Formats: sequence, structure tokens, C-alpha cells
Amino acid sequence: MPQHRATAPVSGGPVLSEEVREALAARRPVVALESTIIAHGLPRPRNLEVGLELEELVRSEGAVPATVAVLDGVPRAGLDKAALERIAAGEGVRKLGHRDLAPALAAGATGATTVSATAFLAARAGLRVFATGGLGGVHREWTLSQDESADLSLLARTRITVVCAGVKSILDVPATLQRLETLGVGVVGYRTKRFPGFYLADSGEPVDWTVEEPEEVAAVMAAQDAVGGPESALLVANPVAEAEQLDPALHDRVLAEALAECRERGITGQAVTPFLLGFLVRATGGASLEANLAAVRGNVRLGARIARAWAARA
Ligand code: PSU
Ligand code: MN
Repeated sequence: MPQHRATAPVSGGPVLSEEVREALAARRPVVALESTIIAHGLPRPRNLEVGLELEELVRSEGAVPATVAVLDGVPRAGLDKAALERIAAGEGVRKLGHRDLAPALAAGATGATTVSATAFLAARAGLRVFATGGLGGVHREWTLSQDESADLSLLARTRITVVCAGVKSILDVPATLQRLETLGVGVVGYRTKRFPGFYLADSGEPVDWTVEEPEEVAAVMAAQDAVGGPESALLVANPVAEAEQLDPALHDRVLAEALAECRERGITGQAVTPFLLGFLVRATGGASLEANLAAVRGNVRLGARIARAWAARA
């Protein structure tokens, strides 16, 4: 594998590793990966293994991985192993949404990028496909907290395809789908008519559009560009296999406990999502982690296939 030597940023975008830069220049398939899931979404030390595994998974599907993060105030797409290790170590690694990028850059900070920051930086670099686990969205009790992830509004104004297992089930899924509609973010189910529920194959909500193959996703992407209008994203909702999902009864019981504990402890803001995910891992004896990983792996594999189909059209 070539060493990921950094090259100069392209018109203010993130600094690209040599591997990513060469792939983009040659119009070979590239898949953006986020780093918040590594730094704040998964327990250590498993998270580093997962970060490396996801990159290998992209390569095994014939695409180049571009993990996005900010290191010492420099936004990067394509991390070397040392950078990934720093993100996974978590010490002093901030959680960076899109709005946090400028302060982080100015302060020379190191941080993991959420979906909103990753999608923004990836699009800036000219990447079109991004794979993650579950998106952020509208939190339950939104009427009290007004907590809605910045992922949604950023995706309303960023031309990128995000492969996800729906939105995290800790959220208010119907409200999040409604917001995506209002914001004009396209959603297609991959081989499903049901919107996936992150740890679960089915959130209980329908999707309006279904595609069966990566080439069909690429066709939707091309049509998005052809039809014009606001530069919004496309969500490809890819369910975890039913055999690998979390037991739905266990999910519902433990989630209720997690939400109650979060409320009791007065946890708010950026800390909510990592707290709930961590609680679920502990309370399910690791079963939620396995379902989470299965979902992410499936998304990364599909992301690579979509990136290949997209590159084949160019
Ligand atoms: N999906 C996962 N694990 C995660 C996240 C998503 O499987 O940790 C992260 C993503 O980075 C997403 C963020 O953008 O959680 C949402 O955080 P918030 O609700 O604070 O916006
Ligand atoms: Mn939030």
C-alpha cells in the first residue's frame, strides 16, 4: 500500500492522502468514512480495529477509503495509521460537527468528524460517496430540548450520497423522516421498502423509493445532477441483515432504560448520542455493538460498490 503522504489542499478543501488524491485524479472509486464513530461511537480498543477493518473492506471491494478527521488544525481525507491511532485513542479528540470546523482549525485542535463535518469536507474534496452507520436526527423529546442533529440541515445543502442504516434508533425516527422530507433530502431504500432502524432491519416506517442495485443508485445520483436545483444529498438506507440485527424486544427495553438514565443525569448536547450508544453496549452485553458493526460493514461494502458504479459512469 502506498504511504499516505499529505499533499496540499485543493482550493481550501481537506488535505488529501496521496492514495486518495491519485484515485480522485484518475477518477477511480473513493469512499469517504467518518471518524466520530471511531472516536466517540465505539468502545476502545475495538474502535481502532474497526477503523482499520472498514478501510480494508473498502479496498477489498475495489475502492479507496478516505477517512476524514481534523489533526492539529488540519482537515484531512485519507488518514495514515498514526493519525487513525490518535483518533481512536480518544484523548483530547473533540467531536466536530460542521460548525465546529472553523474554531477547530483556528485553535489547531484535533477532532473526529461527525456526518455533518465529514459530508462537508468530503464534498469539498470532490468525493461523492460516503458510508457511515446511522445518521443523527431528531431526538425524542425534541419539543423540550430542540435537539436535532446538524447532520440533517447539512445534508440538505451538500451534494453527496450517504449510505446508512437509517438513523440511530435512539432518535424519533418518524420525526426525522419528516424533517428529511421538509429539507428536501432524497431517501431510497436499498432492496427494502422499509426504512431501516440502525440496530434493527426495520424502523417500522416505510420508504417511498426502492433500488435494487448499485448501478441504480448511480443513476439516481446522475439524475439529481441532471434535474438541478438545491445541492442536496441522497440517503441510501441499507438495512442490517435480519440475522445480525439486535433482538427487537431487548432493543426496546434497553433503549427505554438508556433514555431514562440520560434524562436523570441531565446529559445534553453533543454528549447525548455517545452516552446512549455506550449505555446500549453495556446493557446488552455487547450485542448492540455487534449489530452496529454489522450495519456499518454492510454500508461500507455497499458504499464501495456504489462508488464503483458511479466511477464507471464518468
Ligand atoms: N453512527 C454510528 N455511531 C456514531 C454516529 C453515527 O453508528 O457515533 C455519530 C455520527 O458521527 C453522527 C453523530 O453524525 O453520531 C450524531 O451526533 P449528534 O446527534 O450529536 O449530532
Ligand atoms: Mn444533538
